[in-house]
Parts: sequence; structure tokens; C-alpha cells
Amino acid sequence: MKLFPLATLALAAAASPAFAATLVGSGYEQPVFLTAPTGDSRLFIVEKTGRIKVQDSGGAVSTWLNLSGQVDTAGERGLLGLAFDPAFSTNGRFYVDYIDKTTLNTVVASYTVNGSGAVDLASAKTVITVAQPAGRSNHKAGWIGFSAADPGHLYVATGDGGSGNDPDNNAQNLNSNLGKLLRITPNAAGGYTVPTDNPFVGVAGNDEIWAYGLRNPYRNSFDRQTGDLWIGDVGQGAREEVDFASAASGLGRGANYGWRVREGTIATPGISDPTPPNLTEPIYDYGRANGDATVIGGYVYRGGADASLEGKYVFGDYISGRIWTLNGGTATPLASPFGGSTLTSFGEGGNGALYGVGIDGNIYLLAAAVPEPAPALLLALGLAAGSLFTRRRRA
Ligand SMILES: [Ca+2]
Repeated sequence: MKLFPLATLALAAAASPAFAATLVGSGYEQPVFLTAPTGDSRLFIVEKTGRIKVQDSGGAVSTWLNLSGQVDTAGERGLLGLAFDPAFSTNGRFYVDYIDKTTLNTVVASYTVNGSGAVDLASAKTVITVAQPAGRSNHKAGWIGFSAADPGHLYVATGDGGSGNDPDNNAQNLNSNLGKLLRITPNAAGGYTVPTDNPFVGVAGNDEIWAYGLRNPYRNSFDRQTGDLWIGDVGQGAREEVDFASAASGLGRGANYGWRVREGTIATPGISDPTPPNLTEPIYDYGRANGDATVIGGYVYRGGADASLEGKYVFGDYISGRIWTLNGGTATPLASPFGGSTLTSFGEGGNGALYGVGIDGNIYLLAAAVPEPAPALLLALGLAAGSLFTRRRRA
């Protein structure tokens, strides 16, 4: 694997200070996520094709876990999520989210590492499975995570199961775990229990559901400082959506984010369902300017290396490759190292450093913020849509 730890992609925009997105890794096979245990100097890179690679602080890369034999990778299927148990340093446990090659259903499984830090394959335990509709390979979401404000509970994001206009109306159906944010307590021996304070315990609706009305909440995050929830819900043909629920307000317990009735802040074109009375509107949505078409949810920057970014939500768009910070109701463009149809995820290192992940195999450290480059430079970077990792609207 070729590494360029010192290479810097300089994008000098007119009348702007120098921008630096540092290429810190390359050669990964369709990477779709990056994370690390708190305080760990290594980067864990999730490849859609089924492997988790570990890159140490010196740049050396090795395969940490290989699930390629049991992961289906068609369309938007694949190995899609990774979360370290908050007590990973003592219990060695972590969780993965993937589409099973045999059943084509979503599987969340736990593993533990042995005393030398290697993954114990025999430790594999299924935590939860979510049945997927037959024959649909898109809208699998796949993000999983823990909030510092809600210890012990694993959140699991599921898409609506695929196709266009959520044909089975899964996202608004409280008896389906599709199109949801689930909240469960994983058991060390496998399986899970439902937290008794989940919103639909004791009333109609699946007990695992925490929030609903989501189309494809593919990349989300919990603010590592506050525990606040940020969701990037990929839109269909018109609007891309960012949802927010603060820890102080209860992390959006029982929230209905609107899909398939609402796409962002508008009524979904072609859908005539009555508007639900209990909608939670997005904190931000955007349309189709400048080639934007697929939101990639990001992180509140806590990296400490860039005062201009600190405390701001950084997110992007897969199709256009653009990235922004969110300031109230306004998104401010940043220079982006990503061309069109490349950006698959943001990720945080163990110290909070912010990274960007490209389906082309490149990993960038993102540190400085300046206005986006001039349109001519954006065009030079390439805005052509479509790739191996399409997440286009109209299935
Ligand atoms: Ca119930």
C-alpha cells in the first residue's frame, strides 16, 4: 500500500488562505467509513468489500478483520458500519454492520479482540438482524454508534429497504425496523435487550425503534463532546436532509423525521399521504445546485487543530464532492479534496481528528477551512456523477 503521509493537496482559491487536506492513506478497497477507539492512535478503515484495515500512526496498514466471505457487496450492500464499545479498552468489544451474503439481511454482530489486540473470530455473536426486502440493493444505511450522553445503548440506522418512494411504506410503519434509528442494549453473550425507556415500549410499535421516518440515514454521528445526534438522511429526487437532536433535549426520542411523506422540508413529490401531525423538521436541507445530490452526514469538529472549524458540524455530498460547515441555517462551503462521486464518509480518529474517506481508496485529514475554490477549479476536480457506489434517487 502506497502511503503519502506528508503529501498535501493544496487548493489555493483566489484571495483565500492556503487550504490543506492532507492525504494520509491510499490504496484502500472502496472504503466507506473510518473510526478509532477513544485515545487510540490507529485508524480503522472499513472497506465496503468486507475488510477492516488498521493503519498505525507510522502509516503501516494491515487487515484487522476479513468478513469478505460473508458480506454481499451488490449495489449499496456491503460492510457498512463499525463502532467500538465505549469500554473497548477493557472489554475489547466492537460491533459491525453488514449485509449477509446468504440472507441479504442486515446483520449487526459483535467481536472481541484477544490479549494481543487481534480479532478473535470465534467471538462473533449476532446482536440483531433486520430483514431486508428481496431484490432491492439500495438504502441499507448501516451506520452504528454510541452516544456519550446515553451510555450502554447501541444505535443502529436502517434505510427504508430500497427502491423509490418507499413502496412498502416502511419508514412510517412502526411495526417495521426499516427506515428507523434503533436503540438496543447489546448482550455480551449475543442478542440484545430493549431499554425500557424506548418510546414504543408498552405501546403499539416495535420496541427497538428510537426514531423513524428515515429514508437512508447512511452516515450519522454523535458529537464526541456533547453526545448530540446528527443524521444525514439521503434524499430521493429533490432534497438532502440533515437532522439534529441534542442530548439535552433527549436525543430525539420517538421523533418522526418525515420520510416518505416529506423529503427534506417539502412534501415528497408524487406522494399524497397525509402529513403526519408529529413531524420533526430537518435542521438543514438542500436541493440540487452545483451537482449536489447525496448528503454524507459528518461530525461536529472536535479535532483541536483548527479553531475555525472547532464546534462546527462538517458534512458533505457524495455526488458533487462538496463539503460544508453548518452555521445555524446556513451551510458555508469549504474547499474539498474530493471530486464527484467519491466522498463516502467522514470519520474521527481516536483524538478527535477529522478525516474524509473516498471510494477511490484515499483518506484525507481535514484540518483547515477556507471558502470553496472558484467554480473553474471545482469543474477541474470533476463533477461527473455515477460510480461503483451509486446512491442515486430513482431506483
Ligand atoms: Ca411496543
